[in-house]
Amino acid sequence: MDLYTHIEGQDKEVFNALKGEETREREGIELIPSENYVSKAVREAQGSIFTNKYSEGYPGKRYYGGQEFTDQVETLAIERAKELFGAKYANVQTHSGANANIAMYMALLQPGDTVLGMDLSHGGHLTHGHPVTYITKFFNFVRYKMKDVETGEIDYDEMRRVAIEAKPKIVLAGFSAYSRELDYEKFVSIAREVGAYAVIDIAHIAGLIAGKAAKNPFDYGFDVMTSTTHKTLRGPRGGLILTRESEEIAKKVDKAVFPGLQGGPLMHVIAGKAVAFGEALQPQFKTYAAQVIKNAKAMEEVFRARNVRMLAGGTSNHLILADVFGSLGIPGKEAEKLLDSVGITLNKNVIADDTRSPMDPSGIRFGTPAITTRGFKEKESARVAELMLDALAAKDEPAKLEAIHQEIKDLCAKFPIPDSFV
Ligand code: DSN
Repeated sequence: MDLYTHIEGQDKEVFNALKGEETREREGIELIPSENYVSKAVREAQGSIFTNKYSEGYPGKRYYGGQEFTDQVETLAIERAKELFGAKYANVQTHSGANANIAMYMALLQPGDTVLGMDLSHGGHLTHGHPVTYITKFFNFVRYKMKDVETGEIDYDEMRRVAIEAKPKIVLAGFSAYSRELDYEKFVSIAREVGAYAVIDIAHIAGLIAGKAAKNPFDYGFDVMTSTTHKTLRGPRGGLILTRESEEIAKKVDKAVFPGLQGGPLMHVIAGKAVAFGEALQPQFKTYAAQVIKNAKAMEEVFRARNVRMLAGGTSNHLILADVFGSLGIPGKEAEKLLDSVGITLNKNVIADDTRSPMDPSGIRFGTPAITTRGFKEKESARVAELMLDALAAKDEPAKLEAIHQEIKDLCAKFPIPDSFV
């Protein structure tokens, strides 16, 4: 267990919350596909004295003095991010993926301009233009969807028709709840045809791209990639904006992040990003990224064998969306709660053309980044999928649920969360 000597001595309430979370993470199976476990090296950087420092500006161009070490660490993060993704420019300062997307809009658009992005209910993200977000007061969003929710194929013909009609300035690829690869050539060709920037939000699959287990959108001509750093990429919580080759775009991005949107960068988090990017550059990260997908496929096979409908027919990445209401008569919210009670954490999720409400949807979303970090291979991943479905089938049988919970705890004890990946 971790030591929090100073917190323990001075603040029992926070200490108790920390210990509680530690036990929850150690003894439970984390299947939320946007979460992961970072190394102790990343946590040391994130908990470091860099939190004391104000560093508005960029390396070599700061507003305050005392920047020799902040410059070093931010430059390391930038150079490593560029190498990982084959980008000419990287901005590592955004505090989150949402901020990265907002800064990207501010860099590339004028108020009133249009963005063509994926519909939330078909896998897109709130920041891709959902009406509840403030960005929709400043920019206009039009959408594309899947043509066939059983295969996941995007309706590229309709997307092109909408692009020609709406003349977006950005064609935005990327998702937070979609389990197939996108046809990058089609996105870029539609963007070029209508004179738009081709941008992709790779937050979910950044680690798969960095680990060469998924295609790199820059190889297909995307102009900009936005991301988080804490999902499959296994870094500290934060954002990232990568520009393939245009210095003009990169300059606009830097200005939009600071001073456009944010103030002082979180230099302790940037130090954590530098450490995590260094880890992702190691050869073993490729093995990790490939295993994430193999494990998701192993879970997919169990769901298919037990006749549970998966959106897009299954997965080609790290996540699965399952229609538990349609297949088992259990709403996503109830499934989330029941699985939580046996030590499996995942999230309820709206599915395409859902007949239920977003707060009480039909689906669940789960994935393999965290269990793969723990060392699970196909065998353990398939077993987790079996246990999930066994638990849902035994929802009114406390003794069976207790036995499942015990097996989950035993599995977690056998595969402790590692401290280091290098
Ligand atoms: N909250 C993230 C996710 O779970 O996908 C996206 O913002």
